[in-house]
Formats: sequence, C-alpha cells, structure tokens
Amino acid sequence: MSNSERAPLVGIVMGSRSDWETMQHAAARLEALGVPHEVRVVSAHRTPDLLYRYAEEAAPRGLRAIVAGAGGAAHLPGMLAAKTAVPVLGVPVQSKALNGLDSLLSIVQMPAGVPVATFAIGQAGAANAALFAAAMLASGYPEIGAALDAFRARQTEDVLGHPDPRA
Ligand code: RP5
Repeated sequence: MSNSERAPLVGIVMGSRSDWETMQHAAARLEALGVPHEVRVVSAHRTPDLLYRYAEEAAPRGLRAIVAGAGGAAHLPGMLAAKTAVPVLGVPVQSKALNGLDSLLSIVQMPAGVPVATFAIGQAGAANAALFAAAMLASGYPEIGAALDAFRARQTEDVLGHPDPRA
C-alpha cells in the first residue's frame, strides 16, 4: 500500500490544478519519507463550501497538518486556519503577474490569533513545508523521524562529497 493510500496524516491542498506543478514537490517529499498523505484541489474562491467542509473534517479524519498552496489572492491557507486547529503550513505559489510576492504577502500577513506557518515562494517552499510537517510528526511516529534523519544525513553527505562546484 502506498503512502497516499494509507489513512492520511497530512493533507496537501491547493487552490487550483495549476498549483500542482509547485505542490508536487511537497507530495514527493512526503512520499519519500513514508508519510501518509492526500492531495486535493480546494479553492477558497471557487469552492468555498468545500473549503469549510475540508477544514471542519480535518481533525476528526486524523489529519495532523495541512500543507496549503495558493497563488495570487492566496486566501486558502488563512481561511483553512480560521476553520481548524490543525496546523496549516502555507506555500505561496509563484504567480504569473507578480512572481508570488502577492501570494507570499497574502499568506504571511495573518492577524494575531489565526496562525499560518508561511514558507518560501514556489518549489522550495513546497518541499520545506513537507519536511516541516514530517518534523512535526517525528516525535509521535519514530519511523518518520528516522526517515527524516536519514534524508538529512544523505543531504549532508552529498554536499560534503562534492566540494568542487566545477566537478
Ligand atoms: C489561486 O489562483 C490558485 O491557487 C492559483 O495559484 C491561482 C490561479 O488559478 P488558475 O486560474 O490557474 O486556476 O486560486
């Protein structure tokens, strides 16, 4: 059974199918670390009722974190955070018009009391949000912690093993 078929611990959601190019990097990291997850398109503007339902059902369904990516007027992470106590990790998708600065500011400037952990614009943010979600789960799921430690060790070895950037 693949990690995306087991009862999900992490929900990856995005405002549009067009966000998948970015958000696939979150899914790939969770898959590699053996973190059960699901992937859904949930739009704050086009499917607001679905957004509410997703947020309300997140905790009872066992989700421990939601990685939410959106671009432009990126209200998805903030509105999810408004409707669930499950931690929301926001990923600003790089928009065409403003290169994702709009997305970043939309997500990061939450009012006190409704937190969204905000990551970098684009692919790096998606990858790091997934790694952060895995780190949040590590204390309760030792196998995820071990996978994260192994990933970090490989990453370090890779850098140390290739010290000459011309090679
Ligand atoms: C946002 O609008 C989505 O998150 C996406 O980044 C952006 C553009 O959506 P599409 O017009 O590509 O569907 O809601």
